[in-house]
Amino acid sequence: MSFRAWTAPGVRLAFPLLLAGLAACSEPPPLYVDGAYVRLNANPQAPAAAYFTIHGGAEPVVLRGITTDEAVRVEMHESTTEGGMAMMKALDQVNVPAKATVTFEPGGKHVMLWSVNKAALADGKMSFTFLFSNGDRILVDAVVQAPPASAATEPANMADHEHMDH
Ligand SMILES: [Cu+2]
Repeated sequence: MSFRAWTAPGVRLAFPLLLAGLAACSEPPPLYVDGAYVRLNANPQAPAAAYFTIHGGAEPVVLRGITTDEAVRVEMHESTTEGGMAMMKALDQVNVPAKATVTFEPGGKHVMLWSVNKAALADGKMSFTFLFSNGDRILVDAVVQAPPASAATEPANMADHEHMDH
């Protein structure tokens, strides 16, 4: 009965068409990293540790390394318990299966950081670059957390980290 009544159905139609178009072009799930944080050591002379979760994409990849301009030395480690003894070993690379998550967390895989620079501490964040075997270089910001209130929350880890320093 009016111009308005005639155009309204057309406007409604536009949305389903647009969404269908986006879905058809959508990429496979991407490789990404989230939940990154740095935990400072209760002993300021000892290294800090970084934790995060890697979300695998459509294809399996290998994490070849992690770099930052804000620490003197960066290494990937894994904490394990062998014969009741807490130990740490260095990891050259970490496999990230397709569509799986790989978590770096206290008591497991972690990134050890020596001599985090004071500007990063003052900012409360650090920037990392993750290097993957498929050529992806993913930039990740991590929140810098204060050390645990009591070293007793993680006795094995803390003792290990301090040993590594000497
Ligand atoms: Cu370590």
